[in-house]
Amino acid sequence: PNSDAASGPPVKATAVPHPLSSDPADLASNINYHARFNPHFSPSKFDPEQAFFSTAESVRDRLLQQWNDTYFHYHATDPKQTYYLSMEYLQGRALTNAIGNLGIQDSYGEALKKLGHDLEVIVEQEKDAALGNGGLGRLASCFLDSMATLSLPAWGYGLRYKYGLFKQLITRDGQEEVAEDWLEKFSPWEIVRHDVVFPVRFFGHVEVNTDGSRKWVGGEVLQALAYDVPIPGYNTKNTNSLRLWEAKATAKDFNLFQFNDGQYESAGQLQSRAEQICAVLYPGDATESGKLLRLKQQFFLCSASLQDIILRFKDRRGGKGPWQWSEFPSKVAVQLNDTHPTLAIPELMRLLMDEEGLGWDEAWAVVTRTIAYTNHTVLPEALEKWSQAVMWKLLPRHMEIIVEIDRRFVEMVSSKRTDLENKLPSIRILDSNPQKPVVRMANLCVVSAHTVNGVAQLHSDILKAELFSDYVSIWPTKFQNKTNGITPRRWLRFCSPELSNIITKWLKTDKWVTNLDLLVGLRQFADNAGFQDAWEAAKMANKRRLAQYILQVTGVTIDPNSLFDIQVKRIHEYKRQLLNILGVIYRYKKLKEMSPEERKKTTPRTVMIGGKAFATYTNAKRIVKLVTDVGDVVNSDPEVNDLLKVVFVPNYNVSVAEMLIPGSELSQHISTAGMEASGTSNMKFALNGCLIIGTLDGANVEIREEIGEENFFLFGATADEVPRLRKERENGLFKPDFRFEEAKQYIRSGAFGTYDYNLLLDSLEGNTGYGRGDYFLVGHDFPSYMEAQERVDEAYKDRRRWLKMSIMSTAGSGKFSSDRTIAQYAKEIWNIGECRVP
Ligand code: GPQ
Repeated sequence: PNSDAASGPPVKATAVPHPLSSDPADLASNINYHARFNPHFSPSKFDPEQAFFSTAESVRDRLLQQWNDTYFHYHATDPKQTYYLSMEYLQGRALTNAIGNLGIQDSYGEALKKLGHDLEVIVEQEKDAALGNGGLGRLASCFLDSMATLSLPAWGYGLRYKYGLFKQLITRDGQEEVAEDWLEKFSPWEIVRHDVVFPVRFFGHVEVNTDGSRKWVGGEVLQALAYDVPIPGYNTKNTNSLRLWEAKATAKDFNLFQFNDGQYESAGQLQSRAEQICAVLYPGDATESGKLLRLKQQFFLCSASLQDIILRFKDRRGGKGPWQWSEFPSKVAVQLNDTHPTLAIPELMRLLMDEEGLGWDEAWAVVTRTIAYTNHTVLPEALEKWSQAVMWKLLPRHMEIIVEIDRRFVEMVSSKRTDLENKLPSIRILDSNPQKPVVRMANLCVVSAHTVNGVAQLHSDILKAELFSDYVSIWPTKFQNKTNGITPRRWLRFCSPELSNIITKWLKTDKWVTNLDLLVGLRQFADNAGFQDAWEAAKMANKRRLAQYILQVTGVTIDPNSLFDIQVKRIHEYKRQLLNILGVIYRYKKLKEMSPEERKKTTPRTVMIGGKAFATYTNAKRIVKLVTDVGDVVNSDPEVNDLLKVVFVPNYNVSVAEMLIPGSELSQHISTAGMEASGTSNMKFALNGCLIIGTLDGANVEIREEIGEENFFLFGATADEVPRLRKERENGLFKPDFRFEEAKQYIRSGAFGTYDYNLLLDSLEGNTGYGRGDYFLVGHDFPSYMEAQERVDEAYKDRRRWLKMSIMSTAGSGKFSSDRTIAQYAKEIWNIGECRVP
């Protein structure tokens, strides 16, 4: 690979001295230019879709200029830089964010008007980039935004999946998945770097040289090609990179002889194997071949990224050795987003030892000072374990290195920590259980990383007290907490301009957009009738917009005067959408039993539930089906119709969230305590003045602390009660609440159609077992959940009180800016500082 390429274009930054004009007339002509000369469409058309692509290309010109300036500034300054390695990024749409961050939203609005288009319509043309599954991927995207906004030298690395997260269709049978082709036309935001290419090897074997050094050879070699997505910061010139790798085979790998002989498949074998690597986000791992493909993806990301990072390190010190490798950790910080990129550890060891000639101790010192690891879950089934046999086959040299890391760890414990020797079977890296020998990736991360962090205070405490407690006694200072955050740009400033404008008007500054703590200033207006009225009007505008959207995608009419109650997140038993819908069913049954006079006193509600179920997660899909069935019955029942509507919002994604969250009044974050590491949508809802009904789980705990317990509808068991409650249940001591029994019975009676829900409901019965015996304590928490819902209904009847609570939620959300989170990572883990482009 060409080292200039890795370090950016060879032109000097000063080659483009004048910023591109942002005068609306100039922008209009620039958009026009792209419409006429971009080769993607016939020139005769200029419909909204063409207008979107031309506008995006015009914005990209401006991003590229800043991107180049940023690159050269970092290159000349040579600060310590962070590299965020993540298998997932949920970027969503980029246009509004780009022009908003660049501060040229109004100019583009005017420019498009001159061309006969409406910016609001144009932005809707863009497809979501959904290269992630949920919270972890969206967190990575919020972090990129904050890193750029804080002018930090920090880049993201990921994979350029052809098909990202599936599109969810809702049919009579429930959820159906179809591939979503986000690159169908093309993405105007990515810049392919044909000169940034690195080889990545799979399979093969290890050769021992005469001097005892080792080298990985043979197998198959694919090429990693870089695509850069510019990441602009808000109110700064700094524009960072998200570098996404695509897998390629070379022309040399194409067997022309075989092809001409009619053997088309075998002629292009390596080409098609390369295509498989980046074909889909999270290939199903039920089969051995699916598991192998996922492992290939992980290694592909790690190997390409580290080769790039090392080349840049060399490049910034003049491109000629010898290198001071001990300097590497003072120039490079690598953050692993969960264990998915764990192979960065043995791959960096391999590159340093086998390619650069370092000895073990020297290489280990570099690796352990460079790499840090974030844990995002304590659920045992989500802790990655790879078969040793598969690893030996795919990555023989890395397995040697992992075995040696494990051996040294065991040796250290046996010599220095004899008190922990009996714990070795669970804390060592290799689990050599003869039934199924595996490598435990979390253990490899904890042993190798200089810092390990959880993503909310409660979660970090649980990690230290339970999952990683033995390691804490070995390395007491290795463990930290970094409570998650969300970007206030996308999740308030841009998705709710109405509310943003009121905040800016009353605070008399828009500085809250980059200093979210300033929102506390709203507390002084929480009782102010004028402010409350303006607040209510903004929320109402958002609710109307949301009602329009719901009508459009589901055909269901909802009343903007009813309480908008929303639960949107991946469908999972621990997140307890089932608790929500059982509560709705009970409410429906009671409404039916009431007299018309009694009914009039109730609070009208619209319950919206949305989220994707993993394609092979049967119970999650049953829950989706149940919500749609309940919706069908309730929404066509004239007796209750102005008091209750139930909507399943299809295809929940970043753009849908940007519509739902601003229009929400109550949101549900009701996981079994101790199971949701943090949650991040809870922060988005609170920031948008939405009240939370929730358990003491994840970041809910901190949100409640910040906004005040009187503004939070709390219910349910606490994390430390959960083990005892499960035990009691196992011993047959659980006595279900009559309301819970009634709700389940109503489903079993066939009130919501003929689908057999017994298998789903059975998971709530019995005494023991994961997925049975009500492991998630829905039954236990049901009565306190219903009582919290009664408090919600009461509070909503008092308009002034509700508005005050809503304002207090926003006012107390300052802590949950990802700017705060990232500033803490920068200072307390990465040791990097601002490097602002002048
Ligand atoms: N999370 Cl391990 C994911 O979205 N995917 C994963 O694979 C893992 C965790 C979530 C986690 O469930 C949420 O509680 C967090 O808020 C989120 O990561 C970000 O930390």
